[in-house]
Amino acid sequence: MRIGIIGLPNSGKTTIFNVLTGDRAPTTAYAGGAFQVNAAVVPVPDERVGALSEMYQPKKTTYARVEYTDIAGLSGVEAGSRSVGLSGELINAIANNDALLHVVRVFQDETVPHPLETTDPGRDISILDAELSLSDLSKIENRLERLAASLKRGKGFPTYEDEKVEFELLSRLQPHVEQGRPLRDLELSADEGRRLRGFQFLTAKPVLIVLNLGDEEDEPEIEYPHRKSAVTSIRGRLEMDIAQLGEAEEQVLFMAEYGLTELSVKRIIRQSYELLGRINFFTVGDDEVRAWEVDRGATALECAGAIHTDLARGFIRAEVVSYEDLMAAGAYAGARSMGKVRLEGKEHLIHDGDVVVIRFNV
Ligand SMILES: Nc1nc2c(ncn2[C@@H]2O[C@H](COP(=O)(O)OP(=O)(O)O)[C@@H](O)[C@H]2O)c(=O)[nH]1
Ligand SMILES: [Mg+2]
Repeated sequence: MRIGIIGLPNSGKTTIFNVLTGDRAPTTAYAGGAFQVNAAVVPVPDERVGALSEMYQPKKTTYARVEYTDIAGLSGVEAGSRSVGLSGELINAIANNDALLHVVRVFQDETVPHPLETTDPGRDISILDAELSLSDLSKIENRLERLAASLKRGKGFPTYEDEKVEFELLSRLQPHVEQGRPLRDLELSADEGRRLRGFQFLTAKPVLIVLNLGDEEDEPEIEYPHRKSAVTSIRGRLEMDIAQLGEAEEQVLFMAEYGLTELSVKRIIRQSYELLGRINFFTVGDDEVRAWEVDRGATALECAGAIHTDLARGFIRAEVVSYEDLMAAGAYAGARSMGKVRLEGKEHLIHDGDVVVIRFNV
């Protein structure tokens, strides 16, 4: 899963990227608007994987993973009242993600210039959202223009019906986006979703808004009433400094000094991951305990395919036990004797937290 970190210059994107990934990418108050990306992959914290690993003592434990990309390139000009549009490379870098983490500056610091001079989280969120909407709108307009030209070839043309459906769908989206409403607010049918996938619309992506607080500021009240969206906060620079201390004892002392009982890293990685609404199932054994990521509503056969195509091809049955039942029983054999391990067919829906053993024959 890929998550793109976006935000105005000096909002703290790179700082928060470092917090989330444990990286040490340089942060600066004078980056300007140059296009630049940092990327790193991190495991998604999941205590269930840890507990299963305790139970099985496997040679290897594999968590789900998320790749964070810190995307810089919005210049101060775009951040002003007059939009000049995002560059193509910036749009592509943002489009290339499954979800977005939008960093918003709340901290006050005169030594760190704000592109609009004052700190105003609500305004900054709207500015960036407007840029994303404009990018989507121009994609829609370009495509509508092409489709209109192509539809002129008339009903007899083989692609006519298909293009007409697409034309009507995009015509429906256009006024919505023009009003600055994000596409993720729209309820779409599976077919519509499929037709739109290739466009990689920026406002269709789930968003976690991360309010970057200074050392002292309280979290401001931010209304962000959209679907597939959530708001959270972090003391960005403080947590980066703590993370980079290295020594656990030093970290604890430093945290105590600022009244922090725990770091937000794990919570934010988990929240950004959960926004996508995917689920995890687990495979267990002496060799490996592993979390797998599939879409909600995945069948046993699809889960088998996520592990290996051979398992889908030779699928016979899936043994399924919920994480809770397995933990309560204390061991797989115990869960089985209590009747908690069910034998399921190809079409059975797998739930978040299911422990799955695929029986197959190739
Ligand atoms: N005072 C203060 N400064 C911060 C905080 N977070 C980031 N900064 C500073 O703001 C500047 C820009 O941060 P950076 O992460 O590079 O922002 P980016 O341009 O969005 O990537 C750097 O000098 C950071 O040290 C914070 O919570 N408080
Ligand atoms: Mg940066």
